[in-house]
Amino acid sequence: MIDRKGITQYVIVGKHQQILLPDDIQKYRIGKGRLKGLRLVHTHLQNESLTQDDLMDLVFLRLDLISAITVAKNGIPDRIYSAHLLHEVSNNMNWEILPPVKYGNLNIDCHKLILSLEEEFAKKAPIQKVEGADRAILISVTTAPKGPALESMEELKELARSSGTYVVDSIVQHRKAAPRYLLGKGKLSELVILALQRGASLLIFDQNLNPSQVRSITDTTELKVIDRTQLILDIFARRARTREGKIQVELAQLKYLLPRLIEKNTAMSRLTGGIGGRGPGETKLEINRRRVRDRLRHLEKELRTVRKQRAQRRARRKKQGLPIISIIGYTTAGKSTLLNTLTKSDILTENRLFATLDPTSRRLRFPRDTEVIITDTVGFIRDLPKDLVAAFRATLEELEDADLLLHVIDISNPRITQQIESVEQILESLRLTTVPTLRVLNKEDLVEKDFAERKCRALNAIAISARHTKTLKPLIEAMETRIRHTRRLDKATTEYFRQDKQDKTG
Ligand SMILES: Nc1nc2c(ncn2[C@@H]2O[C@H](COP(=O)(O)OP(=O)(O)OP(=O)(O)O)[C@@H](O)[C@H]2O)c(=O)[nH]1
Ligand SMILES: [Mg+2]
Repeated sequence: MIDRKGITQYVIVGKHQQILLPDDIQKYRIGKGRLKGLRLVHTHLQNESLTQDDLMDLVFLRLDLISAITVAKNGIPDRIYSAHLLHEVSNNMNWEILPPVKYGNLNIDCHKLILSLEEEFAKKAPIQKVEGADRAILISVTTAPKGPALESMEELKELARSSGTYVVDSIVQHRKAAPRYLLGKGKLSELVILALQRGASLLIFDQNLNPSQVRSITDTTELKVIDRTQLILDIFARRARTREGKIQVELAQLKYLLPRLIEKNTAMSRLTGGIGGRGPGETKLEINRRRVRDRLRHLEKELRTVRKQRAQRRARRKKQGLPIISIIGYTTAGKSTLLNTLTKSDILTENRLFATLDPTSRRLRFPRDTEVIITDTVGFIRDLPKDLVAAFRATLEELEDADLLLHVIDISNPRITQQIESVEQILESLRLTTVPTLRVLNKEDLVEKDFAERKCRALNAIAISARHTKTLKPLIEAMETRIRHTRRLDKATTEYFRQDKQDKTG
């Protein structure tokens, strides 16, 4: 392997069918839109030209150039076959194979060729600088019908945007997920070229990947690979503010990470000629795992302490006896905006998914003088990662104390039906379906009046615009009526049981 200065960096001895490339060629990091900085010159003992595997290595390693030297009968070098990547697909191929030349007649200015290639790649994708943002390609491999697949992709884009990632392209592949790479190897190679053209360093999959898929795709493409769950975890990690929130997110992240810790930096891990080989490295892996487990134990202990404090707070609140209204709903439905408008507060609201992670409570006095506590909660999402639900269980369990849940729904969102379903599923899994719930259709200002009215009837809901106080009157009245009603019922039940007890003891 020869670097840009023409210096031989690696001499590798292998078998006639395959060679094992050292892992530390990874240190030849691929910059944005840049090639590897290494060209691979190897021998073909049979008199054959570049093979499909050679070309795949060219693509997946983004080599500057790949050459094969064949051997003549008398054992001296014969012909040289070379190929390089192309910034544009021509004849359905991402590479150009140069005409073979006799050894000794080689007359390519490699350096100049490589530089001009890189220039072409750079020209094709002028890379706008996005401060600190990863540039990502989003991929979905699915057998779902077109509509839902695209909608899911839209949500993934939103998630990516919320995590501060810059999306350069998105691809939906309609096929059954292949076990190893999810996509076929050919498609994967196109993806690598696309990443090169667009200067992307990150692949985000809409489907959840199992640990060995992450490993195969990462190893093969040398791009960072994450899935939807990891993206959500990442957003949560950026958003957590309180001690408890941070512990919960880190717990979820580590639990997710543990089975995915793989032996990295083994001496030799890449096998050219296809099949990936795995070297030693267990020791390193074990150390990492142990460290993660220790950290998990530590966090769990800390969480227990924080939870005790939370339980005390909860008990105090109960003793105060004020009714509690909890605002729940899909992320960006407008929960925090509603709390702000109702209580004239200014907690963070943002046009991003998961703006709120840590619950906030405020007091609210209704016109007829009922006083309540109103709380804002973390937003829900379809397929909320189970480690996250587990980590946030304590926070979410507080919803049990609520006298009324306000389910805020974004009426302007095209995925409204799925969003309602997702929220209701999560409520079910948290066993919260017995708490009285009021459906609130928010952002009515963004849809036609007719549509809002029809939806209200169909869903037995109240339409509002959380940004506009004027629109909240019917909602406030409904909340107050409901609260008075449940409280009266509560009182009646307490009274009934008191009487019952007295009757029995008396
Ligand atoms: N047009 C319009 N936009 C609204 C309305 N209510 C909220 N929004 C906007 O919707 C976005 C999300 O609002 P948030 O209140 O942060 O939503 P949330 O439900 O708290 O979201 P998470 O905390 O991420 O779960 C913000 O950009 C709000 O300004 C509304 O009635 N009309
Ligand atoms: Mg919020």
